[in-house]
Amino acid sequence: YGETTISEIDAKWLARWESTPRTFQSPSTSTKPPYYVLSMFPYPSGTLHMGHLRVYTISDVVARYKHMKGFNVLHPMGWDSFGLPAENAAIERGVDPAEWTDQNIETMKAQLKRMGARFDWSRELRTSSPDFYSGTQKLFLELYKEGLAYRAPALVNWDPVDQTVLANEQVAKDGTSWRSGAKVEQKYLEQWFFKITRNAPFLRHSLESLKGQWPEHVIRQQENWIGESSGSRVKFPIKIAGTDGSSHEDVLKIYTTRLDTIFGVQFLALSVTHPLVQKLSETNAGLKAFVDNIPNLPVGTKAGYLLENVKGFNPILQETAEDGTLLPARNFDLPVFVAPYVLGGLGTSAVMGVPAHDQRDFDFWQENCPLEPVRFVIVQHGAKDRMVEPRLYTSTPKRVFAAPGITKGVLNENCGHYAGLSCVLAHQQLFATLKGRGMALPTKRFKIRDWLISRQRFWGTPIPIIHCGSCGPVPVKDEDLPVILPKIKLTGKGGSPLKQAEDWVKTTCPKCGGPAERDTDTMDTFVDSSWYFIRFGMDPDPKHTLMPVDIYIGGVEHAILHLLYARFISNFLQLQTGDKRYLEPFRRLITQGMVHGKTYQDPQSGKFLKPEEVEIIDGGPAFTKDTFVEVNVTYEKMSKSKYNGVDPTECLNKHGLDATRAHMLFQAPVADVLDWDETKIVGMQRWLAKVRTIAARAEVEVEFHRTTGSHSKAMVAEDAPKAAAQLMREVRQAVAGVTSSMEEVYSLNTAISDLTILTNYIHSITPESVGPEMYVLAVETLLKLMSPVCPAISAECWEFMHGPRNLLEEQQWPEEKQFEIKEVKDTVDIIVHINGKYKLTLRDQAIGWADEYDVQEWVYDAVLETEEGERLLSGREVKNVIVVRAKNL
Ligand code: ANZ
Ligand code: ZN
Repeated sequence: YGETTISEIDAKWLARWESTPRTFQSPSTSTKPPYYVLSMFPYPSGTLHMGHLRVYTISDVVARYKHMKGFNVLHPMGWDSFGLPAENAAIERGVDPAEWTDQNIETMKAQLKRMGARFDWSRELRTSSPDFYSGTQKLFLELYKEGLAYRAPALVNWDPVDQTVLANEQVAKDGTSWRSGAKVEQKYLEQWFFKITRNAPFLRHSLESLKGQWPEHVIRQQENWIGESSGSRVKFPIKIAGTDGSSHEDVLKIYTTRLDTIFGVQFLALSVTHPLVQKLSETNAGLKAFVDNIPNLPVGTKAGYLLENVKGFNPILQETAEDGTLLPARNFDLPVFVAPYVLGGLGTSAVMGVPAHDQRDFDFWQENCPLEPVRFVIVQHGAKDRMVEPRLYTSTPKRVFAAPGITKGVLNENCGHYAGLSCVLAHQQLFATLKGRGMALPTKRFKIRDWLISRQRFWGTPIPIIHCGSCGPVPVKDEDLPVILPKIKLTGKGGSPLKQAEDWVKTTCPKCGGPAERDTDTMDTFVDSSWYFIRFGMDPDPKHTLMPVDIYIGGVEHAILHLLYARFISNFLQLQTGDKRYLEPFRRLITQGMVHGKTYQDPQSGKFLKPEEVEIIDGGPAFTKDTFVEVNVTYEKMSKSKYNGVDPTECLNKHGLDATRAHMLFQAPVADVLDWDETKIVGMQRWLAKVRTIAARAEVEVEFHRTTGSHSKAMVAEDAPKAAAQLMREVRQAVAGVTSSMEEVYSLNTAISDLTILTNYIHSITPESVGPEMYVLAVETLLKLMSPVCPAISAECWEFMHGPRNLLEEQQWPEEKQFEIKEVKDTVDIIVHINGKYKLTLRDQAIGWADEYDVQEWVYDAVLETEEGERLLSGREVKNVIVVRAKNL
C-alpha cells in the first residue's frame, strides 16, 4: 500500500470517476433536495490557466461537500465558445473557427478532468452549437415581441482600410486597427439594443435582496452601474432666431437633481445627439464642423459651441412674486451651448449649467466664458442672523460649493424670497411652484444605458430577423430556427463577414413571401452567457427546471456586466412566466481572486528572468545564475512576457491532484489574490503523507477486528478513556471548523488548517493510547472531512480500510453532535443479569466516557471489580452479561 505512487492513485480514481459519472437527477424523481453549484464557464481559448484551476477547485469542493450532505447536486460545465479569438485565428491562419473551438475544448476538457472535478458532463453545452444558439435566438425573439429588442443608430469603430467594424479589443491603445494599422474612425450604424433600461428599477431595487449573499463590493458596483437618482425634468423656454430675421419660441427640457440651484443657472448645454443640435447643424456649418470634430477631442473635454441664434430663459424668473417682493434685476438671457460633456441618451440630453455649484459646469464655464462672474446662490448653513455675507458674484471662486450644500446649505438673497430656506425645503417649494406652472415634472433616472448587442462579426449567434423591403424587419418563424451560421472564408476585410455570404443573406420574407435579406449582425457573446445557467438546469417539465443557482462562483471581472445581463434576462423570464424562481438567478455569489505568478526581475537591467536563469538559496533570496546578482522576486499577473506562468496540467502531474488542490485553497482566502509559490506545496505533500501513515495504522486495527472479532483489548492503555475523550474533542472541533468553512466557502483556507491540525493530533497518538475503535473513528472522520478537497488520496485510504464497494464520497458528512461526549458527573445504578437471571445491582456507578466506548466491556469490568461480581463471574462460563440500562446510560 505504501508503495502506491501519487500518480497511480490519481490515475486510478480519475478512471473510477470517469466510469461512474455523477449526474443530476430530475427533481421530479429524486427524493433528495436539489442543490445547484455553478462556476462561470470558460472561454475555450486553448488551455486552462491557473485562474480556471482555482475557480473549478472551489466549485468542485462545494459540489462534493453538498453531495455528502445528502443533496441532489447539479454541477455542470460548458463552454462560452463564441467570440473573437476563434475569428481572429480563422482570419490569420485560415482555420475553421468551429474546428479551432472544438479542438480547444478537447484539450481543456481533458485538463478539467485531470484536476479530479466531478462535473456532470451529461449536461455539457457549448454556446456555438446550433443546439444551444437556437435557444439564444428564441430568447432574442421573445424580447423582440415585447419591444425589448430594438434597432437604433449607434457609433461603432470603423477600419477605413479593411472597411470593417472593429471590436473595442481590436483597437490598439493609440487608436489604430490591430490588423491594418489604420487610424480607427467612428461611424454611425444601425445596431440592435436590448432595452435593459426598462427593467432598471427592478435591477436596482432587487439588489437589496442579495445583501449578505453577494460580496458587498459587487452589489455596490451593480448599484453604481445602474445609478439611480431622482430629479426633475424642467422646461426652459428658448427663442430661436432664423437666418431671415424671424424667430420662434420653443422649450428645452433639462434634467436636474438640484432644483434648489435654479437661481444659479448661467447657461444651458445640449449634448451632441440632442435633436435640436442635429436639426441646427443642417444649416449651421460651424456647428457641423464642431460636431464632426468631436471624435478627435480628448476624453473629458470641456469644449463647447455657442449657439449664437438661441437664447434661453429661466422659468423661475418669469415670476412676479405674490408677496410683492421684487427679484434682483438681472439679464434674463441664458446662452445655449452644445457641449460633449453633456451625455446623449442620458436624462434629457440637456442640462442647466450652474457654475457655482457643480464642478463640471464650473470647469465648462471657466473654459468657455473665463471673464464672466460666477453666481453663488447657496451658502453654508449657519445661524440665520449670522448669515455669512453672501458673495453674490465672484469672478475668482476657489472652488464650487457642491454636494455638501444639499443638506447643509441655505439659499442666499440671489434667490429672492426663497432666500434663507434650506436646500431641501427650497427644493420642495421650487418644485411645487414650477409644477404648478406646468414647467417641471418629477422623474427617476438611471445612469445605465441600453445594452448594445449587435456585433458585425462572424463567430456569434446570428440575429433571427429578416429584412423585407415592404414589411420591414420580420422575425424568423419558430419552425425555421435555428438560423445556422453559413460556412464562409473569413478575410477580415470588406464589412460584416455575414454580408459576404450572399446565398445565405438572400431569402424570402416570412410574412409576404417576397425577396428579403437576413440580418447580418451576430449577438454579443454576453447574450449567450446571460441564460446558459437556465439551460443547464432544464428539465423536460419546466416546473422542475432547477433555478435559481444556489451558489455561483467566478471571477470578479464579471461583477458588473455579465451579472447584470444575467439578472436582466432572468428577470425578463420571470415576468413572462410568472415563475418567481427566475426573479434573481444567483442566490449566493462567490468571487475568487486572481492567481499571481512568481516573477524574477534583474534589478539592473529590469529584464524579466526565466525561472531556469535564477538560483534560489535555501528557499530564500534568488540570484542570477550567470552573474550571481540578487534578483527582485515579486508576484504578478501571469503572462508570457514575464515568464511567470504556470501550466495547471504540469503542476497536477508533478504534485498530484490532491496536493495541488489543497495548496490552491490553503495559500489564500478565496476572495484574495493568490501568490502561487510552488515550492510551498511540499507542506501539503507532507500533510498527505501523514494522512496515509495514520490511515495505514487504522487499517491494521480494522483488519484485526475483521479477522478476530475483537478489539485487541489487552493492548489498550489504562487511561484510554480520558485520551479518547480528548481525541473526540479534537475530532469534534475539526468537524465544526471544516463544516463552517464549507458553508462559508470564503474561508476554505482555514478548512485546510483544521484538517492538518487534526491529522497532526492523530499522528501523535497511537491506537492503543485511545483504544482502536476511537482511533479508527477519528481517522474515518478525517478522511470524510478531507474528501471534498483531496478526493483521490482520501478515497484511496478509505478503500484500503473498507474495501472497494464502500465509496468514501457516498458517505454522509459527519456532524458535530456525533462526537459530543457527555461529561456526565452523574452516577447510575446498573441492573445486571447474568446468563439470563437477575444477579446484582451496581449502585452509583460513574459512567464517564462509558457510552462512547464499549459499554458491555466496561460493565463486565465494573462487575468484576465488586466482590460479589468476582464470585459470580470467576470460573464460570458467562454466556452473556445483560445490562438493563439505567435511564441516562
Ligand atoms: C443642475 C445641477 C446643479 C446639477 C448642481 C448638479 C449639481 P446624477 O446625480 O449623476 O444623476 N446631468 C443631467 N443630465 C446630464 C447629461 N445628459 N449629461 C451630463 N450631465 C447631466 O447627476 C444629475 C446631474 O447631472 C443633473 O443635476 C445635471 O446637473 C447633470 F449644483 O443640474 B445637475
Ligand atoms: Zn415582406
